[in-house]
Amino acid sequence: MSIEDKLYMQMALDLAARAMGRTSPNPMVGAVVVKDNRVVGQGYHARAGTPHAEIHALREAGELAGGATLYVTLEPCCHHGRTGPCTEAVIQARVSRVVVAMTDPNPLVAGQGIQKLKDAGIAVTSGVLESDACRLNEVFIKYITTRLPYVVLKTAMSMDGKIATVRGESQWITGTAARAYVHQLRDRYDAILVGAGTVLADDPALTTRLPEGGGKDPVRVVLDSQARTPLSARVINQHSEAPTIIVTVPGAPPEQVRALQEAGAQVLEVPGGKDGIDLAVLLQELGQREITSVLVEGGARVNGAFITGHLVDKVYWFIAPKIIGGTSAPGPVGGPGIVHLQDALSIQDINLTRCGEDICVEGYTVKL
Ligand code: AOF
Ligand code: ZN
Repeated sequence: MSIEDKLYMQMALDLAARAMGRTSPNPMVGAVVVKDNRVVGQGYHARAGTPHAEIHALREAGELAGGATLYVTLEPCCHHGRTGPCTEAVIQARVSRVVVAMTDPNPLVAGQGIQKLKDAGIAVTSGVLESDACRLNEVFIKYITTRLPYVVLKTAMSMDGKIATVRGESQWITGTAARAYVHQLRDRYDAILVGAGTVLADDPALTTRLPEGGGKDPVRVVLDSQARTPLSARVINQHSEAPTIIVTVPGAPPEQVRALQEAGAQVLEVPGGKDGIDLAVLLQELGQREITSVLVEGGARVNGAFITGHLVDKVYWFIAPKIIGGTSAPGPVGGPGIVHLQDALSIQDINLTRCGEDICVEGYTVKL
């Protein structure tokens, strides 16, 4: 793998990431056309239903694409979806070499795009900066292969592992930089999920407020088995471009359900599980609505249910340099917990970042 290949692929990955939070349910993809060591075309996929990255880059290159190398972060598609197959455009443009970072996990493509290019006599190199490409599209990889949303759990605790005082005061444990970062996460993921307890206690708006403005609001999902969310709650009456979904169980008070619907919320009835709502079924339902990722902003009970159900893929765990104390002050993960240490959930591929005074531990759950 040459230095040039890595350099141009890095450029394509940076282009792809420009559309972070904007391409769902499609992947982020970037492409660069290089001829005689010069970039003659570049582009990225801006949102679902619009042209793919390769098309933008090839259009910009025009005639110069003939005999050039195309760098693309995802294997070119060969199917007719919302747009036509990119392999045909690549072949027509007479590109002589294609370098891809990762094969497309979409079962409709899955290696067939690369095969089509090879069949047309184009040299193909794949696997350049593959792990970076996979990480960039970790949400897409899970969603397109399982139709389930990628679950990200975010929490903020003190150094002694508390998310509130003994009286329940929780605003704010972390500082402004960490709280601003959370808005970037809301901008990035499709949905945000909390329990009705959090709505009743804190009345969060769950919208995205970026310092520069222009963020995307996530779909707001409230676990509320008995439809207790008050009509005065911000999740109901604070304007958002995205809907609010109140998740109940069968038998929730019908007049409350109707009132929430009349106030503009969607009510999704999901079977009851061991402890409230069956979260595995809920995730399937959200996946069917093309919600590819969910940011769980918990409450101890909700976090506990997701952790116990082994439903979390990634965590953002903020730690504030404060000590709260109090035996009865809650920690981030409620529920019955575990008895044996060997059953603890392990987190791997840790990345530590400073966020103002706070620390953010980002990592991935180890699957059983
Ligand atoms: C993208 N952007 O730059 C590339 C994609 O519905 P369609 O027609 O847009 O096709 C979406 C599929 O195309 C997607 O799941 C992936 O497999 C493939 N490649 N998609 O949205 C792109 N290159
Ligand atoms: Zn395509």
